[in-house]
Amino acid sequence: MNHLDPVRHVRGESQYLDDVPTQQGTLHAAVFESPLAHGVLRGINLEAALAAPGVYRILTAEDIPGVNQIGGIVPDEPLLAEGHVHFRGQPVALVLAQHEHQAHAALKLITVDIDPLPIITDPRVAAGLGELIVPPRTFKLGDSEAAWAGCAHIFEGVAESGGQEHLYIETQGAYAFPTEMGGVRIISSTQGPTAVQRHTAHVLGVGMHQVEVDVTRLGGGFGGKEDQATPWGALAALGAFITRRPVKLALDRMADMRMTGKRHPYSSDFKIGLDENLKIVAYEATFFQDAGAAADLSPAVLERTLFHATNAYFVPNVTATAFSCRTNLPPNTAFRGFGGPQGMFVIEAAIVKAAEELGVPAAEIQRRNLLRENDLFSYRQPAEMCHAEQAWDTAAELYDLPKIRREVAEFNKRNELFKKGFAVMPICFGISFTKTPMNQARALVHIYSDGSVGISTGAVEMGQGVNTKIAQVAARTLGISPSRIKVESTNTTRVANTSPTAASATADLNGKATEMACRALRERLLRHASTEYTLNYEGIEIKDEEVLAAGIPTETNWEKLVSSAFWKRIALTENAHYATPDIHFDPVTNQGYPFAYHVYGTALTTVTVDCLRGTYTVDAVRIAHDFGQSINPAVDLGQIEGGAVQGIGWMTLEELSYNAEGRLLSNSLNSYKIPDLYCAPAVLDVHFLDTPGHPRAIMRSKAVGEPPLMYGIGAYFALRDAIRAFRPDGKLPLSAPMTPEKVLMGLYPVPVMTRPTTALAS
Ligand code: MTE
Ligand code: LUZ
Ligand code: MOS
Repeated sequence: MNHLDPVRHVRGESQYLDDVPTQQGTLHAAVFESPLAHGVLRGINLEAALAAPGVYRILTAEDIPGVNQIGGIVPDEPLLAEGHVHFRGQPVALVLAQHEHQAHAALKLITVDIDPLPIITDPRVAAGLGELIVPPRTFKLGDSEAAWAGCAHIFEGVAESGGQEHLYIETQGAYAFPTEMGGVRIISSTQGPTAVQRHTAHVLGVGMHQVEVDVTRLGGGFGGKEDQATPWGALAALGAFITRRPVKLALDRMADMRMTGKRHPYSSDFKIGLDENLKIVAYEATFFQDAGAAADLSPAVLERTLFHATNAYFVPNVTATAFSCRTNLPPNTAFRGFGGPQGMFVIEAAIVKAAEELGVPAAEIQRRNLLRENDLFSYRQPAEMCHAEQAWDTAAELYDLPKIRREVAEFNKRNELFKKGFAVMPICFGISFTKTPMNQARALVHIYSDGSVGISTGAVEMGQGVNTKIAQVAARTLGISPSRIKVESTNTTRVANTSPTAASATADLNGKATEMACRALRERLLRHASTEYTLNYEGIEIKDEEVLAAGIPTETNWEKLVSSAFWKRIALTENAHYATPDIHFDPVTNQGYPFAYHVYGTALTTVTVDCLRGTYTVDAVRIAHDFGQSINPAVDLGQIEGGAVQGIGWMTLEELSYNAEGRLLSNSLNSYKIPDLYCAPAVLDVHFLDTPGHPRAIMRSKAVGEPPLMYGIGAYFALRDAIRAFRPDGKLPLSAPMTPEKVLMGLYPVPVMTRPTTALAS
């Protein structure tokens, strides 16, 4: 089955927030942002702006009828600044005007009185000052301290990875409408409709039942709208609630880049110990996460870093500690992989460092330490149905790893100014929200009397194809054509208390609920058909053998069956609830069985570096991936390709830069580069591993959204490999992204900037 949306997308027919027809009387909103990264907010001067053409009203924290708080995990984030400002771009006031341009013009007339306070932009500095969002966490297995004595080789180092701008094509926004009895209806570009609903209700001081949130689809989210769509929904709703007029708020690209959080940059220390046979005996890592100015999802992201600190390897003695550090940057947030990639980068860096020092290929160490069946993760869940070795060996054989290696070596022998590099990147990613209670979902399925079907779930379509998968699940379960099925918008009044569309688990959770609802409906229809030997209502005739012979309702008898059931007063609506079985996790002992299952895979990456210019190409990424029994290979392939390229962008081109004042310098697309068609690998092969899938995955089709991003880490180490082919004695910092500038500095013996953001800041 094709993805449901692309034809409409390319015709421009898909409806995004900005395509919703503007209602008469709509006010357009623009957000006044803090011009300073830290300080005491003494006053806001609105007179001039209020007198500007078209300005209807300007709202500040004082106008909030409920609670000025939108913090999720920690209540540390006001909707509108009050008392203090904590980052540049923090919302301070909301201008409501007749036209959008008038709202934006009025922003320039607002001034604020702020007594500046010291600005922190470095997580290690924050940790040194005790500026932590939550107490540090440690995951521990075995005894690394005692294990060092038994190691033949021990290496230590520092590894740093940068942030990443989500750059969803559709920027953040919301359109809110007043409803009768003092409620609001919000059309929101959010991955978490319930989060928008809950926080808006809190801000307005009303019950959640007074706030309806509706989402048709997003022009991309990538985690950036898991938590951070909330302020814009709540602000638009605040405007609508107070003025009783519709209020539309959409950020322009630069405002979105300035004001919203990104992937967390990390600075980490590692220590790795190996035995004579290159088996990893012990591993210690300390992670300093740059959380930005408020908690947002940082504690959960931090936790996932710890879950994935040993990637796809078995390490018998591991101690991983993580600090969530408060800086004066916009609060960082979920981004595809959710801290996992940051943790995995560090152990890969440790392995590469060990390999370089020992003069062995990194792949030797990697391969020897891959997870095997029933190996324990640090959190005590065993690796079950583990495909780490299968993925590696299949990739190595299928793509001829020895030949790739030979070709790289031969090329490097023949060429002075161009060098090739190569890296293997195995991945292992746990599927489930690590906060166990979030792993629940519901589906509401209506069969209409004409046999057409409407499905509502908590899943948000953001390009990943979840609606297509849900339609497939329903079609397969009911035994009808997907053309009869419509997956409705995601609406809080139809499906309540939803988890965000995140953690790659959306198709599993909402798909399972859909499957349960459809199965119940099918069974009811079958029972009806078998009890009524022959039905005859208004000329409809149906025989049960016809139905039962097919085993399931079929296309040919479906309409008759539904219609006859309706006339027999049989319920054609079903609501089902699914909660992932078996999972549990204790955040005090950091032990349990948090994941429904793990996803495995391996990527082989080759690159070519122009050693005169520092520029490079990613020549080939060849992947063997564990999809289980893919329900939709075309959609899943798209996820692998997009995820891998997004990961390559994070690891190579995409470089966020803040100055010492906490101002984002890389604030537009001419200073922040994401991979385009020219940067994408010329070869991107994906092999579907022959694996059984998992019973806790929807129809044994494993979650696919986030894991492929981590294949991009291979590009970083392949580039490092190429640089070392040019300059074997070079001491290269382990610092991502590997931009062409950094490649150039690595190629030639010049002082190397290990941390561009700090260097700029000082
Ligand atoms: N694919 C597209 N096209 N657009 C997106 O925004 N988000 C990613 C991934 N793939 C995203 C995407 C992220 S961060 C997640 S968590 C998953 O999709 C969420 O959807 P799923 O749970 O249905 O996989
Ligand atoms: N969001 C969340 C996530 O709240 N918990 C998670 O474990 C998670 N994992 C990946 C992406 N988003
Ligand atoms: Mo994805 S980071 O879970 O939205």
